[in-house]
Amino acid sequence: MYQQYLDLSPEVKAALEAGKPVVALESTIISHGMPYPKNVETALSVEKIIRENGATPATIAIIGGRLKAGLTPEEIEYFGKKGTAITKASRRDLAMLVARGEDGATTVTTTMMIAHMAGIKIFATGGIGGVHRGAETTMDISADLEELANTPVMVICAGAKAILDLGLTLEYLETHGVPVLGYGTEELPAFYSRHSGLKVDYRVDSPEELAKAFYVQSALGLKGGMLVTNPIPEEYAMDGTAINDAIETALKMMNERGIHGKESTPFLLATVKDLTGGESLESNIRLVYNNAALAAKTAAALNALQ
Ligand code: PSU
Ligand code: MN
Repeated sequence: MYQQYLDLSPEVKAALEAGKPVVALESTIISHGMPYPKNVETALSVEKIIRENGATPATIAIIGGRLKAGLTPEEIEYFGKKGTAITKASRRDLAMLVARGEDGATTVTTTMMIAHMAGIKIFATGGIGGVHRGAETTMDISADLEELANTPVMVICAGAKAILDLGLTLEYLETHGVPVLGYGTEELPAFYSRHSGLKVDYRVDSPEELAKAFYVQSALGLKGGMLVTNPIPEEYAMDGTAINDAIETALKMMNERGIHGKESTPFLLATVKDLTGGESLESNIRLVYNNAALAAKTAAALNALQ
C-alpha cells in the first residue's frame, strides 16, 4: 500500500535490487541542522564518502508529498537553500504532508520510517534527539527514541548533544529495549566530545560485529532498531567546558524566549554553533563523515551475512 507514495531513485532502486549495500541519510540535518551553503556541501560530501566506502547513499526527504529515498544534487540544494522554511517532519507529520502534497525534511524518526519502507537497514547521521533537560516538567522527549524502539533500522550517530539529558535518554532507551552500542568505546560519546561519563550497553569494535548484532536481532524477530554511538575523531573533538558553557547559555535563552516543541532542537543547535564561533560546525561536519564511512562498511558487512 505505502509503495504508491514511495519513490526510490534509479540508483537506490538498482542497488537494492542487486543486493548491494545502501545507507540512508536524513534531510533535517541539511535544512535545520546546519547553515547554507555548508549544509549542502556537507550533504554532498557525505554521499561521496559513502560511495568511496562501497555503498550507495539514499538521502531521504518528502518532496511534493512523495516519500523519497535517494535525492538528486538539485534536490539537496533545494533543501539546503530553503532551510528552516521546510517543515521539519516527524512521525505525526507524515500523513498530513503526503495527503497535502507538501515538502518535509525528515528527522531521524521519519528517515527510519521511510528507510524501512524502502528496505534500507543502515542509517548514518550526526546526533539523535532524546530526552530534553527538564523533561520532567516539559515532557519534551524526541519521537526519535520511540522510533528506535519500534523500527528495525540501525542508526549510526556520534551520541547525542549535551543539550539533552543523556542519562535520562539512556534510561528511556533501556526501558524500550533499544541496544546502545559504543564503537571502539565503553563510554557514551556526547557528540562534540568523546566523553559523557556514562556507559553504553556494549562495546563493539568492527563493522562485521555491528552487522552480526543487527542480523541476529532481526533473526530473533525483535522489532526495534539499534543505536550505534561512534565517537568524534580525537582531532576534531571540542573542549567539554567551552561546549557546556555554550549549551547552558543556549538553554537559558531558549527558556527566556519561551521556545518549545519542535523549535527547541533547531534553536539550541543554531545558538550553540553561534556561541562557539563556528568551531562546532566544523566538528559537526567531521563526525558525520566519520559516521558515514562506518555505516557504509557496516551495510557491506550486513549484506555479506544475508
Ligand atoms: N541533533 C543534532 N543534529 C540534528 C538533530 C538533532 O545534533 O540535526 C535533528 C535530527 O533530525 C533529529 C531531530 O532527528 O533534530 C530531533 O528533533 P526533536 O528533538 O524535535 O525530536
Ligand atoms: Mn521535542
